[in-house]
Amino acid sequence: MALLLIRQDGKTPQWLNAFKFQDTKIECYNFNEPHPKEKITMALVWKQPHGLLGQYENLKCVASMGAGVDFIFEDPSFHNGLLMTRVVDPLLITDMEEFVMAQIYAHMKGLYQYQIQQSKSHWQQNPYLRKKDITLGIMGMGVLGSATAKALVTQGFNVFGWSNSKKQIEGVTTYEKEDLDLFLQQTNVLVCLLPLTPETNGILDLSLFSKLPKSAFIIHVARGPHLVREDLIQSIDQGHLSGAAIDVFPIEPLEENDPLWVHPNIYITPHCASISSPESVVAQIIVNYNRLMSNQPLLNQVDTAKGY
Ligand code: NDP
Ligand code: OXD
Repeated sequence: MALLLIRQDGKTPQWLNAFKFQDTKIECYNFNEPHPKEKITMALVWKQPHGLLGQYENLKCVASMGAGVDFIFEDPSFHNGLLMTRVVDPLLITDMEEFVMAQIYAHMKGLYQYQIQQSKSHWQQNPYLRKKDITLGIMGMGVLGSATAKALVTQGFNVFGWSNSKKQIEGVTTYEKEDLDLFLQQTNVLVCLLPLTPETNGILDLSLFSKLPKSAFIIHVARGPHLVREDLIQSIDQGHLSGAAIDVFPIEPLEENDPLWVHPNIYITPHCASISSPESVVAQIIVNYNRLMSNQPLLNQVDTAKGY
């Protein structure tokens, strides 16, 4: 049995080192170096080239290097005979909480506007918001959404949450699927933390934006295809939304000449809200590799029927 790492952005050595440091017994290979294909039983992947998984006849499990698994479902060589796992990791959670909080405070205090003013050497005090003015709505109350909601309640924010099934979280007003409109009507800062599935693809559109109160702000940290960008630009340009902080895009990196870069009310970050740390995540991959070898149930297994 052996583990194959498949990712193409130059970060594979960091992951291989983390394995070497924590458990030298597992045979780990980089997919673009020579390796014994018949030995591969588990693939640890991030945006793998489509079709590649089909070359491994003894493959049993595909493990995402992150929390999201949309890119695995999109690969035609993934099939239902394979198990799928994802990352649930304390660092990934606190990193997301902190990123969302940072965006909320930047919005409240108008910090992005001051950056623009600085670029023009323009000294001007602007009005700002206080916590009492903010009603935060989190779409997707899973591992990351629920933890972020709890962290925001601790900071004294008024928090709403929306998910497929209703949640019970102290201090958070929660809504289930059917109550989307009710949730949106009360939300003036909307955080998207949904998984990307056929149902959630394109969910951040004109119709949804129109149900938010005037001047609402969007913090999108989930996946690029959730957002219909033309609808976002229209809602901002027509003055319905006050702006958006966007961390994820359908094609990453965002192209250099993309007009989103220069929109004065859209604030771009390079998919950095919360980045899997190999040093932290590899431990759970090792546990799952050993569980797979001994036919035990896996940790953080994805329900492939549900799609997340
Ligand atoms: P989870 O699977 O734990 O949570 C998903 C949540 O979304 C659940 O509450 C689920 O409801 C809800 N949901 C799913 N489909 C629907 C729907 N159709 N309507 C309403 N609610 C729905 O995921 P995580 O919290 O771990 O991660 C969320 C996403 O965040 C990831 O899939 C990934 O895309 C993104 N992400 C982005 C990062 C970044 O750096 N920008 C970093 C890490 C993750 P229920 O609970 O009822 O099942
Ligand atoms: C993830 C991500 O899914 O980084 O973990 O987006």
